Amino acid sequence: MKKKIALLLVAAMTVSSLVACGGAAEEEAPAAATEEVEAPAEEEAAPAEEEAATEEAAPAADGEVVTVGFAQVGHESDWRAANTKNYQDTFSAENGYELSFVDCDNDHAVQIETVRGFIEQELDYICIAPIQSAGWDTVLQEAQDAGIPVLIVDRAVDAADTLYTTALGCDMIAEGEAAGNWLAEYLDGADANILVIEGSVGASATLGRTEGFNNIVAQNSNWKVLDSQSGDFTQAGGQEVMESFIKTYGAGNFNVVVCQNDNEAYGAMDAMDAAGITYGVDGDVQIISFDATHDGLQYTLDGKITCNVECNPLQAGFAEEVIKKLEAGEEVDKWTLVEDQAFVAPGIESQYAVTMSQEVLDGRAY
Ligand code: GYE
Repeated sequence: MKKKIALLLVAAMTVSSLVACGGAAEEEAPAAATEEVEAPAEEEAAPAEEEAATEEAAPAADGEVVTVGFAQVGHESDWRAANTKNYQDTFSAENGYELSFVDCDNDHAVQIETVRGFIEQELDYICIAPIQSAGWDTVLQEAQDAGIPVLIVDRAVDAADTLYTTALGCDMIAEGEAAGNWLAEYLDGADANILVIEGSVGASATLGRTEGFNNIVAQNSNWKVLDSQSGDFTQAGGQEVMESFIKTYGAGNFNVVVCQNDNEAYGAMDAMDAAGITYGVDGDVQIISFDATHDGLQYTLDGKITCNVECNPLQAGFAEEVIKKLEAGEEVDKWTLVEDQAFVAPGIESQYAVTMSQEVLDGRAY
């Protein structure tokens, strides 16, 4: 039944919905947030009552179980754990779903085969958090031929957007630029010798954060990126790369370390502790991190991570919203942006970031 709906469905091509996020509260109210900026005429003509009708057509209410496959990246980080839990909580049996969850352990080939398995099982919907952005055309075409709507979630794919139903996630280039803009403001003309611990090779989160940060590096002639290596988004990877950076460049020769997620930052801090290198607002090295998970923000509040750029893992509500619309035969946006913000250590004022406080930390559920 759902497949027919999917085949008939014409996704709205251009209008992006802008979804404010940044905490648990937004997870609970994706629909309301989406309405803020979505194609106004339609939304205005469809107030409370029609929303309610959509709710009634929702999976749990019509008594029919909706089957959803989720090909998840793996379990590399705290961000990922929060994202997985969020999908499992949202697409629960209680809510009318049967979720086939597969942890693809950061292996692209496994992820492709997982999606093929979902197609074979004729699941109603397929969510993919792509490990890497390249190499998706064939299997996406197979899903389309089978009439199964595909949601590309969290990370992006290179494939043409006609090959999937919708995509949602954070703007990784904007995150990288936010980090760079904050650094320029903070350094106020001072030199920067920068080491970058990248995320997993070929992931859109890595490519985007690198590109965005490099856009700002290019504007600052006294900044130098000494090196940029993958730490695979893991704590162990972050530590290993930082140890090798310390060996190669030596203490005192770098003053900024950019870690493309919080777990890598923990590893980098361990490596600098072992080498007697001081970091943080009172130290010799400023650490920039991404994700802004609870522990990452604790380090930011403690002044150890100077700037932490958020990426909200609580995205399942947005995916469910899309699925509910598809179930109701409605059009969906091609792209939903999950917004994020940056945080800086206490004592720093920034036009690009929120100054950390205990209150902000207490509001962070993941
Ligand atoms: O930053 C990292 C995770 O794709 C945005 O993947 C996500 C990234 C996140 O492993 O912690």
